[in-house]
Amino acid sequence: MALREQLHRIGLALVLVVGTGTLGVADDKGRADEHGRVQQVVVLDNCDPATFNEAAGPGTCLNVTGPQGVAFPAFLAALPAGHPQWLFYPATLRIKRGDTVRAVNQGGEIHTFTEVEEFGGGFVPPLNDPPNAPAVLECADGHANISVASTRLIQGSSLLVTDLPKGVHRFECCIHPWMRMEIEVK
Ligand SMILES: [Cu+2]
Repeated sequence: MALREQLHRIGLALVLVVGTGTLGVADDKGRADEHGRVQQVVVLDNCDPATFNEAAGPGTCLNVTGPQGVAFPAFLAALPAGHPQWLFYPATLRIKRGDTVRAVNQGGEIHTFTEVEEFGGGFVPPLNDPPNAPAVLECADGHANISVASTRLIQGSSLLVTDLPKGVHRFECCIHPWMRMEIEVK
């Protein structure tokens, strides 16, 4: 996607959020005034706070999972394919032109919800498949890249994706690149 188009989309999202203050609140039929439906994507992980924060630093994992959490060694053992409890749900979504997608981070870690031309590596080389594979263009350079910085989801936060053109759009977490989904716009 062209940078200009991305900036345009980010600008639109900001205008809608700041300008109307209502977009994120759908009515009981799932409608948002004048902007179609709001469809939700849940961003999930199951990190175990004790082992993740010890290995990767305080605040890495803010989950309250208790004993069902995935311990850091088990997370590492699932690489390079990646642990299946780190995911976007649903994996595919069909929406209509004008609908808004809201991605909500209900996991314990920071994620990104980044549109990519093709799925591929993220900006944390050991988490790629194969390990150390190059990051895709949209994920390269991590938070220094506007397409990453503008799609970052800290714990408990959400992101609105508006104005998606017709066609199939791919979204990936630039930190955990096996977290992927497709949105088809009719
Ligand atoms: Cu992630």
